Amino acid sequence: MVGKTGFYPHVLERPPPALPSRRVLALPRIASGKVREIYEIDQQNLLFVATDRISAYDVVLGQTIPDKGRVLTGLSLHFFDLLDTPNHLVTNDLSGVPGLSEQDRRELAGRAMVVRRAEVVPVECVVRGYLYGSSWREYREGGGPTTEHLPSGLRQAEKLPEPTFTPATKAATGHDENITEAETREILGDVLFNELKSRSLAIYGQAADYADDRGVILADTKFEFGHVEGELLLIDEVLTPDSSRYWPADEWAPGSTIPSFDKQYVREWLESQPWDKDPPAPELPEEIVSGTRARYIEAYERITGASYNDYLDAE
Ligand code: Q0Z
Repeated sequence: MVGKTGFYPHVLERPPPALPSRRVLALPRIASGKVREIYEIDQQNLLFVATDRISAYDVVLGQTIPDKGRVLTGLSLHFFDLLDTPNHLVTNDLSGVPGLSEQDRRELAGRAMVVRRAEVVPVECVVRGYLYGSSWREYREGGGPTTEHLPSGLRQAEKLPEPTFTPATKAATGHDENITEAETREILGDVLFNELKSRSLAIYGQAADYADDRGVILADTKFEFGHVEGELLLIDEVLTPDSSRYWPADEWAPGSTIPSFDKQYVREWLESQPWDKDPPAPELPEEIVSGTRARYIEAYERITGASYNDYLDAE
């Protein structure tokens, strides 16, 4: 649609306008997350939109990162294509979506997907290949739901003997809460539990091997599933930096914290500010915004092996 010499000759130096936060389309909005929105197209189909909002330390920042939503959508599309697992994607071609203005279509290009409306399974399917984040905290403090099957003596960021399925639920606070295998079986029943566990571990294994070949560690990731006409589909965003912890392989060493690919830059700057992590966050300087944007684009290119400019051109 947009040629190489068309609207984006300036991809790294002069970003296109970021999607303004929470712009209201003519479509009814049925869900709004910290950084994503879902609109209703019809009974069967939803419009899944990744905005350019960014959160850090659980706070949505006041500034957007131009192209972040497109990078995340591009990564989801890449993995839907790569993984041989049934998923909710219908199309990324928005020409058949009614009720959008020309401006909507321009702003949504590359950041929105038409997806099948599913009955969402009420458990987040987390798979961990490395001991980090909330799981490391549980482990260090004597164990918790995610450490049930782990040997003793592991260090922070250590590779686990094998990847583990460590489900979580959305607690009332909006925070994810890790739950035990027994609690998960209680919620899902044994049949669905077993199916989600084997699907999740298989997808993680495929994606982690793929990332490994590109010099990237997929430390952990979170999948969501839903039912459509009796079939269990992978839904939501998949294997994006927002749903996954990606590390550059050459920056990994067990026994310490590992800088994350995408948000480290923002986190380090925020840490340098006198800020107690209560909203609002301090305003990001322009160079932190542009540096973070460059890191998202680098993550896209490193993980997919494709050029981000080509992704925009194809939209
Ligand atoms: C996903 C979420 C939010 C973005 C609902 N295919 C589907 N069918 C039915 N529901 C969903 C999906 Cl993906 C669904 N979420 C999580 C919330 C923004 C994603 F506010 N919620």
